[in-house]
Amino acid sequence: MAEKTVLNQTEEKQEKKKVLFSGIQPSGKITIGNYVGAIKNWLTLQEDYDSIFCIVDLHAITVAQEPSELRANTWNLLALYLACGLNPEKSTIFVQSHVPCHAELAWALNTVTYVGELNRMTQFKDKCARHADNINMGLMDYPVLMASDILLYQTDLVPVGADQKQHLELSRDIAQRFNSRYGTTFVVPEPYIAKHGSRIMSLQDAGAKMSKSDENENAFISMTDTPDEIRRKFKRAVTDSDTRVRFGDDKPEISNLLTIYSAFAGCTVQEAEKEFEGAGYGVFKPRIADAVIAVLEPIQKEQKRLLADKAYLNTVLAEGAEKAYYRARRTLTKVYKKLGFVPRA
Ligand code: ATP
Ligand code: LTN
Repeated sequence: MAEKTVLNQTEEKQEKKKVLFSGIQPSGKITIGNYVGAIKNWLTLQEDYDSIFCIVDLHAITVAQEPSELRANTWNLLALYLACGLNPEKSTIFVQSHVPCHAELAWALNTVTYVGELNRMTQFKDKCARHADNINMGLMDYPVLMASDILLYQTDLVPVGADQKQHLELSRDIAQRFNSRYGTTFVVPEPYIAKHGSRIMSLQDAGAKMSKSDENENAFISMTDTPDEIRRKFKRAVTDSDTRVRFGDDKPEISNLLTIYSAFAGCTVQEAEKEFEGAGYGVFKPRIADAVIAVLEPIQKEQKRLLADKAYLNTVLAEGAEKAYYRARRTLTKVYKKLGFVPRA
């Protein structure tokens, strides 16, 4: 009897928690930009939210992928999620293509999204420029699939990097438009974009976002880079000629390095500035490398261990897909009813 009461209380608490959803594409080497801008925030948020973390493989294929690489990247990303500390006991962790409702809802949402809206998306324009030989419909429809991911789970909060702000605004517009046309169906999600670290820049060009699809490997630090590679890349990172370690608009490269340092050393940017007062870049750069290596080494070790345990990874995915499917199907059924579809007998 007492046990049952405790269980009910736990369930109730779980039910009252706000819903959080986020995802990363298994489209290459995950960078420290993805870690600082997304995963690191998820770790703290998963304690307080009913969290759902997705590996968005349907999104990844909007850019040409080698199938064997996509498969390997998906396992690697799952192992990375877990190695970083995402907890499948607390959160739902799954692969997007395992829950067909994502593609199904996207189709319905397409009918309340205007071509003009999708044409204006900066990521679409950027990707068209970068992949001129493969401007496919999926690339244009990418933000609708993202809205579908979010709205399916009646999500309250979406933690992402700054580059995803425009996509989130569109998700909100789509939700509001559907709600006003068909009656309240979706929760309108809020973005969560951290004040610091939501836009880590390239180590070679502080005007460009650090991106896992950058052709220049020196531009990003991958979560699987070795200590030697990390040291070498920071050593080669572009800096200005004034050697003071100071944060400011006039020093975009050093500001970026200070942001990275503070995220990995666990201090504020101001504390980092103080720490390196009077020291030059020659002192600062190896110290950033040390701070990054100290965080990445244990994660890499755990990721490697997990990758050798496919049975466990499969269990995590099976349980995640089941939990996600149940919730997603509920929303989709509601949507189909609102649209006037005759239910299957
Ligand atoms: P690509 O550059 O290949 O399009 P990506 O590196 O942007 O991919 P995504 O899977 O699209 O990776 O992004 C996953 C998450 O990481 C998103 O929340 C995104 O906003 C965040 N993110 C990506 N790059 C950065 C960055 N440089 N700084 C901070 N956050 C980032
Ligand atoms: N478009 C996102 C990845 C993504 C996502 C989502 C993020 C797909 N679906 C839903 C948050 C919520 C990106 O980072 N490029």
